[in-house]
Amino acid sequence: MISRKKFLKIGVLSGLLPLSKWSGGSSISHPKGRKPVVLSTWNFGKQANKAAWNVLASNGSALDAVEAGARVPEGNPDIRTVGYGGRPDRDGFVTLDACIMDHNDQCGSVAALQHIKHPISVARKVKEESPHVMLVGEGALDFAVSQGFEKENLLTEESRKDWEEWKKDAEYEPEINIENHDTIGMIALDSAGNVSGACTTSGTAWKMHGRVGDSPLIGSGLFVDNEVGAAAATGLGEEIIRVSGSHLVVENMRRGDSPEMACKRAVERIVSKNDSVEGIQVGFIAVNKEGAYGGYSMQEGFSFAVRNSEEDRLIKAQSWNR
Ligand code: SD4
Repeated sequence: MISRKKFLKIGVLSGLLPLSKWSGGSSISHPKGRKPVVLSTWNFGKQANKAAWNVLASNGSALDAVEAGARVPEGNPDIRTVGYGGRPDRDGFVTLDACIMDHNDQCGSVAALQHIKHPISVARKVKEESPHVMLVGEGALDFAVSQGFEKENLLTEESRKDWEEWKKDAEYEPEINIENHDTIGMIALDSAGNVSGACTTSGTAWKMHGRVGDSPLIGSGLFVDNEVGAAAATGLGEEIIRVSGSHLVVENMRRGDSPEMACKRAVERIVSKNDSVEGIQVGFIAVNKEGAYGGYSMQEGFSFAVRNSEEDRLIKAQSWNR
């Protein structure tokens, strides 16, 4: 039997697939842009956007806006996929990944960071107070403490109970699935016309200790190019990394795609590399320099929040597998 992957490849080469399914055709509109604007992934993005909007509306920078926005879910223990209260790895450790990038191509990142509630702010310090782009594990923690961040226990009682429950049947198998996720990726265009972005997560629940996903990787979980715009990703990091997802979205926009089309083509790239998309959820959001924005996901169910002077809403993204 022909595999789905081969079918897709053959279909594209021979023009078998309808354009509307494969490339998006002309069904995707090009929304008019407006600045400032902020976008973030998932339902909790609305709350995060509010904090970012406070910065943007007073002519603050996109960089300050995305840091302020990303800190909201990081500090909320009821959000079990980002920061404090995030679900642990299979050994019970809460390990956090985050990155931030500004309009001058400056970036900072931390991965597998423990005990610090706001990894996005540590990532910003890496950008601004170290000669490096990325710090991981113990080194990232030492750096955070040296910068005045407080060491805390991030494993809440709820997340500990979930972990105990998971251990009963899991036989210590690390899990990769499409349920235990919800990274915040946030991108903004400020009134001066500059773009910046942030991405922060506790990663996939019950992962192997030391596993790092796409979220702290510049180019995968986040990418910003002030000539073009910005993009962020959520979902199964292993798939996003394989295609340098957010960089791909920005490059698609550079070649003329609308933000939504750019995201769609990045999803299609992942589709083309898999025999089956079952169990893979990936979502992208993007904004361009004009303030036009969009998002697209592999599976149904991905929403992103947008806020500008006209709108403050949650948008259900179009998806490839509907
Ligand atoms: C990861 N991309 O660690 C993250 C998880 C995620 O929505 O985004 N979930 O792979």
